[in-house]
Amino acid sequence: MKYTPSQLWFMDAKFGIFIHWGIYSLLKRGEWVMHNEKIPISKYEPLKDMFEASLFEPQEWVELFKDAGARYVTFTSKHHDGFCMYDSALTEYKVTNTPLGRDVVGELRDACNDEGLKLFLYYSQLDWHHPDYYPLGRTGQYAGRVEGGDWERYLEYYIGQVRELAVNYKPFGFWLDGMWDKPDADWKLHDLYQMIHSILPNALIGNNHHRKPYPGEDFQIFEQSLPGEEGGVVKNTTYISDLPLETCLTINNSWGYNEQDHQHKSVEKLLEYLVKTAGMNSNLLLNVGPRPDGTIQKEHVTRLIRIGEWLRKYGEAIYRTRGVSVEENYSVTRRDEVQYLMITTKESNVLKVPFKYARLHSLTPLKFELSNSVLYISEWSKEPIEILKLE
Ligand code: H79
Repeated sequence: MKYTPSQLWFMDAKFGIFIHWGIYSLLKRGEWVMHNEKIPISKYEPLKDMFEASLFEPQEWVELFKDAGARYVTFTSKHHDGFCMYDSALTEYKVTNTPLGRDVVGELRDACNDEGLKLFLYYSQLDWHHPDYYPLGRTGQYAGRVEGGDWERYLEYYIGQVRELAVNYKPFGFWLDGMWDKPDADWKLHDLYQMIHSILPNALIGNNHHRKPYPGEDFQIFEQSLPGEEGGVVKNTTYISDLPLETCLTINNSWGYNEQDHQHKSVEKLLEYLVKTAGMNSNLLLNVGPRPDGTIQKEHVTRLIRIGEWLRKYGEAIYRTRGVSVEENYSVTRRDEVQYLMITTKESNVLKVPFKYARLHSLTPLKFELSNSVLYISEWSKEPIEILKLE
C-alpha cells in the first residue's frame, strides 16, 4: 500500500495522548455515567451550569503531553452524552454556554499548534441527548426522549457538526466512535468521509466501529487490546488491515475521570504496551481523563513524565520505526536497516531470537552473548525494558 504523507507522519509519530473531558467529568464516575446510572436528560443537562473548570490550562496539558513524548493529541469534541466541547452553531448544548464559557477545542488547538503537536478530534456519532437520534440503538434508553425523532434530521445534524469541526478547527484527523450503537443504520459514512476530505484533503479519518475498515478511512483503530487480539468488553475485529494502526488504552480502567478507579497500570506495564504496539506496527493512544476542574490526576501525570523520560533515552527504538514482530518475551521494530529487539519479560535468560550471528549491541546495560540465534543473558539491567540494537 502506498501511504500519504499524513499517514507516514502518523506511523512515524507512534505515541499520542487521548483526552476524555466533558460535563460527565463532574460526576467523577466515567464518561458512561449518564447511561449506566439511567440519568435522564432533564437531570443530566444541568451539569452544564456547574462546569467551571477553573484550573483549565490547555498550555499546561500540552506541555505535559510533549514532555511525555507524545506527538499528537486526540480530544473528545462530543462524547455519547451529546455535550459539545466546542462552539457549535448547531446546538446550545455546548461548553461556551457553561460558566467556563471558553471554546475548549479552539484553545486546545492553539496550544497544540504552539507546541508542535497535531490535534485529532474525537466525535461520537452516537448521541444520548439529541431528540432525532431515533430509533434508539443499544444504549441511551433512559434519557427520557419522546418517541418519533427523525433520523434524517439527525444525520444532517451530526454530519453538519463534523463539517463545523473541519472548517473551524482544521484538525489533523478525526476519530469517530459510537456507530456500534446502531450497527445496521445508514450512517451516510460515504458522504461523511467525502465531506471531510473535500474540506481537509489530508485529514486522517479513523472510526472505532470495531469492524474491518470502510473505504475512505485512513487508519484502523483497536480499543483496549493489541491489534488482532480478542477478548475484553470491546469486540474489536481480528482483521488487521494495511492501514496505519492505532491502539487506544486507558491508564486505569476508565476513559472519563473516575474517582473510584485506582487500578492504574504501572509505568512498566504502560511501556510494555508501547513496545508491543510498536512491534505490531501500531501507534499507542494513551488516555487521560482530566478532573472537572481541568487538572490531571497526579497518578497519571507521574506516569506520563516517566514514559517521557524513557522515550528521551530509548525513543530511537520507537519513533519512526515499523513493527517487525511481537513474541512472548520481546518485540522487534526496525528503521531502514537498523532493528531493535526489546525484551519485555525478563523471565528467561535464554531467548531464541530472529538474528543469527548478527552484530548486536545493547542500549540498556545488560550483559549478553548471542550464539546461533540464541541470546544468553548473564546480567539484566535495571531498566524496565532491555533493548538490543542490530546494525
Ligand atoms: O470513548 C471511549 C468509550 O466511552 C467508548 N470508546 C472509548 C474510546 C466506548 N463505548 N463503549 N465502548 C467503548 C465499548 C462498550 C461496548 C458495550 Fe455494548 C456497551 C458493551 C455493552 C455495552 C455495544 C453496545 C455492545 C452492546 C451494546
